[in-house]
Amino acid sequence: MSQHLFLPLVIFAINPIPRAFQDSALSPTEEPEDLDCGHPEPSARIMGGSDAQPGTWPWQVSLHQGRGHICGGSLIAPSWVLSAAHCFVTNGTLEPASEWSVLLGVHSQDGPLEGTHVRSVAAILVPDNYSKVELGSDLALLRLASPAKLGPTVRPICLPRASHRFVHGTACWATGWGDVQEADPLPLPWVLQEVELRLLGEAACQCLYSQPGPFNLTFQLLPGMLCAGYPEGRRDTCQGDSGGPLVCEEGGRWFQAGITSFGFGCGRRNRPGVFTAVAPYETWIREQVMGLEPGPAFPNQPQESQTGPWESREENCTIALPECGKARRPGVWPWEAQVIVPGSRPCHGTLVSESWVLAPASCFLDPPRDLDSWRVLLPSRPRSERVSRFVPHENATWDNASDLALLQLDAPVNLSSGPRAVCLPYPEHYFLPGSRCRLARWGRGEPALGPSAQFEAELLGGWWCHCLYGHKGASVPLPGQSPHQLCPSYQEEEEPGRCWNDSHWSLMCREEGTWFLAGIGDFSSTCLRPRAFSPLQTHSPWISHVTRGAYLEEQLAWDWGPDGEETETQTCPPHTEHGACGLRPEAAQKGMLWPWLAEVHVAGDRVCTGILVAPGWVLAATHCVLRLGSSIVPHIEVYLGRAGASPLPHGRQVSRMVISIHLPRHLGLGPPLSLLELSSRVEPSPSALPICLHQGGVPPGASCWVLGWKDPQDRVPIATAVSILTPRLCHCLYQGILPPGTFCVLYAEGQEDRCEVTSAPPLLCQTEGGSWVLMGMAVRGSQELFAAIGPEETWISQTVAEAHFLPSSGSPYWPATGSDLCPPELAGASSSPKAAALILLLLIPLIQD
Ligand code: 4AZ
Repeated sequence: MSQHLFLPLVIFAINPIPRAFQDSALSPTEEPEDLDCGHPEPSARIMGGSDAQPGTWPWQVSLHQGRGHICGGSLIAPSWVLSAAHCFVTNGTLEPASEWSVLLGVHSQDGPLEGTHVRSVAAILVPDNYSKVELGSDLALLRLASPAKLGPTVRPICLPRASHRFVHGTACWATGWGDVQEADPLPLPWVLQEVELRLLGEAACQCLYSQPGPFNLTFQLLPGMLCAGYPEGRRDTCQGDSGGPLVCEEGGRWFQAGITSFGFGCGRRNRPGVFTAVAPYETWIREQVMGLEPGPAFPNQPQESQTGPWESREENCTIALPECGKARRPGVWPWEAQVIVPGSRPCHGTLVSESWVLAPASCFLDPPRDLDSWRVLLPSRPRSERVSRFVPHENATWDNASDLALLQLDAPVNLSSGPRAVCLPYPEHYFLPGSRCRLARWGRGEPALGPSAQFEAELLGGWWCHCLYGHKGASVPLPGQSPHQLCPSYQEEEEPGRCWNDSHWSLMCREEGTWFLAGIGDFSSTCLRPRAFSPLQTHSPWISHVTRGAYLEEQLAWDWGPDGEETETQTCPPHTEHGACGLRPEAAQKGMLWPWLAEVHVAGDRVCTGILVAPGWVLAATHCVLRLGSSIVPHIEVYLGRAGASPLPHGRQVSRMVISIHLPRHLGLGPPLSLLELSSRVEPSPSALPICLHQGGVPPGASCWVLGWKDPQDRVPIATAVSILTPRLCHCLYQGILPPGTFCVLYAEGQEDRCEVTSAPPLLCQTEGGSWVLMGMAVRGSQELFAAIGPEETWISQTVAEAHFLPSSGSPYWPATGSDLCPPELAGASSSPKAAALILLLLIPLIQD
């Protein structure tokens, strides 16, 4: 930013400070007749600003409550300080004046205190109509218990009269000890910061604040407010600057145009700082400060400043567009940086500002730390850049999610020609489910062999990401809360032979054509691309703290849909030791209904129902996949992620060949269940996810369904609610004809023929915990009988190590044998199971154990 100009010496020769005001003898009402204002001593954050020179802004005061700086203020008369109402009003109540003190003549809040003195506050006055900042009147007057000692570093500012007009576009200055960026306090030694801000006309400001943004952040500029700053942001006032002055020089004097009031964030694009305009409050200020004459404290506006387009109607609405994240050609990243350290492979990182590259700290773990030999290669730059600083993240060595380091280039690069900076998300960024993302190289991977694979991906919603890969028992973060991870779902899986070995990846996501660095991926030793990325947004404050210039960019797409309106914290069903199983959101997205339901196409002539029980295994009814008497093993293909004959709208259809069929060893009758081994794993996703299995019996409190399709041609899944009969009822109904371990179900009236039976539909239950479990597969030709999974646990878990068995709960299901326990009413009932079941249901209270 440009340097502040100093005032000509002559002004002080003609405006000596009256001796009387250099001591503390006056009462507040005895203000001077000839109060000199707006003249700093001739000699010699605010965001994007710089250290002020001592004495440049002698009216600036620091307001302390307890022991620390809270707000700024400006000295307007020896006993009066102007500040912002919101500094003193909490929950509608004005805080006691006795808690506050005013520091005058301060330069560094940690430095030598000569020239500095303190006054306690006798009274705080706030306009009656002040309620909250967005509604205006955010100003306050503080009456000091005794007048300030005026001197070279303590002088009042001039106030504008109500008729005073400040010209739009005028370069004015804001000062303060506030944060240097959002949530980034001014570092020691707390030197007063100054920043040049341009006055924005009402229309220009309103136009910027009317730009839609996430979190409903538009607001109505009201009379008595003014804006200053830049559409592109980056220079602004921030928290802790409130109450401080915005001053403009006119005719050799400084007038206070505004009081720092609020804004959305600090330095954000299209969100300039909002100030309380001082001129409209001339009368109110004068009423409070009796004796403050129009002349001295409110000098007339100099003649030469009275012209200008103060209220130009044609003021155009200049909106700033993002300055980061624009790629000229798809797939070519203008921010891709390669850091070259002698003796090791190049490390891939990302340019985040004119001067800083972000890369994994693990690239530099055993560094020859002589930065002299390090070089950075940037796109379209003929020569490499030198590195002058290396700043690893403090947790980089033990936390993969913080494996980050910043490297400062020796000289900044011009971002308008050649390399560009990527956009970084603010901590509250919510990447929408379905966002289009790509992977970019990150770290020291070997380049891909052969043609580069497709690295396109779409983000999964928070529920899926959290429940598939999240920490057990943790609740799902709501939109706008920092996510624990980001999960892309890939359009294609990596093909063997196309891997980037030893690779890390970064996840770039696009909003409105602008690319954000959304996450960093863990090291993956296999060919598979990472499923869950650590979000970068939690690190943006650290990156902007170190770089003071990285491009943080507002969320550009925020049509959150029903997911974003979710305000209730959700939890995920418990996982098994092999990860998540049986997940299905309560409000299932259209089409993504049954991620474990597989179509098993047997020898091209029939389709059986299959259920995914582990990433490489599908369970089906033996009688459907293998025809009795045939010794030929048929060619079988399995499809997942289908809703009927077509793929799911948002899902990924996956198909696999069956490479082997496993049967349990069974005495007597043919084994009812088969395990089909797939040609390769199907990584868990919302369209293909294993179901949970249950060790025995029916989970207590579960609701149960038969899942199948009515029409074998279009195969649109339908689920029919059923009740599972107790073993004794089942046994009594079907005595003599049931193999051990068979479930009998009862349909609601008229529902029994909803599913086509030749495909052998499964019986599922949803547990009280929310997980879906597979209970059994239909017995040949039966609507009501299902071969149970529980008795086959040993065989299944020995064959499929990753099968998800939930620990059993409730009472075992299979104790009853023998027909002597059957109630006599059921004699002969087995010929009509349905009628008998109804009788039984009526009798349940009598015959239950
Ligand atoms: C504050 O919290 C604050 N960028 C002050 C000024 C601005 C934002 C916040 C304007 O005191």
